[in-house]
Amino acid sequence: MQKKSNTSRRNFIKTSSKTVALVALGSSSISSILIACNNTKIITKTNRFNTNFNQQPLPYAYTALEDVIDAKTMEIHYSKHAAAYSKNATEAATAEAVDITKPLENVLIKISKYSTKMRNNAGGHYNHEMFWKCMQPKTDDNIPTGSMQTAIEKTFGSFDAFKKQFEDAAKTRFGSGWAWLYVDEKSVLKIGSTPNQDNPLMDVAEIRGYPLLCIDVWEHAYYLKYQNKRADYIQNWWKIVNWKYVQQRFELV
Ligand code: MN3
Repeated sequence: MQKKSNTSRRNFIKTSSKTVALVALGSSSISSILIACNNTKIITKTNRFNTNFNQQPLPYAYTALEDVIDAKTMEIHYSKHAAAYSKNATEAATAEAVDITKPLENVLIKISKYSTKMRNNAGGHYNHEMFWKCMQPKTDDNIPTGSMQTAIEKTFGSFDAFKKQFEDAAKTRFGSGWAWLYVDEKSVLKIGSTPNQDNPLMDVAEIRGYPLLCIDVWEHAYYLKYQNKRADYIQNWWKIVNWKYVQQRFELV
């Protein structure tokens, strides 16, 4: 019954010219539905960045990011931690009758309907699949270009100001989690962080929207090389951000 009602409402919003007025009323439930609509639109628009339940090959060698992330960390992170999220998410999907031929994003945007095991592992799998692609071997003068550069400068004042805000989000996330650059339901660029393996696609997350860039700040992501110096890891990480990939995600929204 609930599902049917949400579907009707969503269809109404999709086709209604009153959408803007409804948002202006500040109803959080309407905002949530709009986020779900936007994300659904993104998911159905293209399969290019959709995620499935299987772990994809790492797009570079374990040694490729060596200046910033050592090979041992990459190997353990990819082949142990991330592999386990994929395996456990698939197990949860089987137990909870989820069609694993459909994109994982469909589960994430209504994660409140699933188990804690699904939340932790589907989130963990999605976040890591995205994280690997957000990185590339170190390049000189590694900055965003094109519309991503323009949007960052317009929203945050400058690339340096953006970096400072993103670093602060990553540094101040207490315990384990992620920092994100994402686009919110009003198509505004935002920076935020999530605990554990949550992400901005999830209907339970404090920050909601479509993620463009992420950094893993769990200790397993940096501890072998940086020990307790999370700030050094974050600052060094800018050298290996794959801005071309971030730009491609930005062009979807
Ligand atoms: Mn990790």
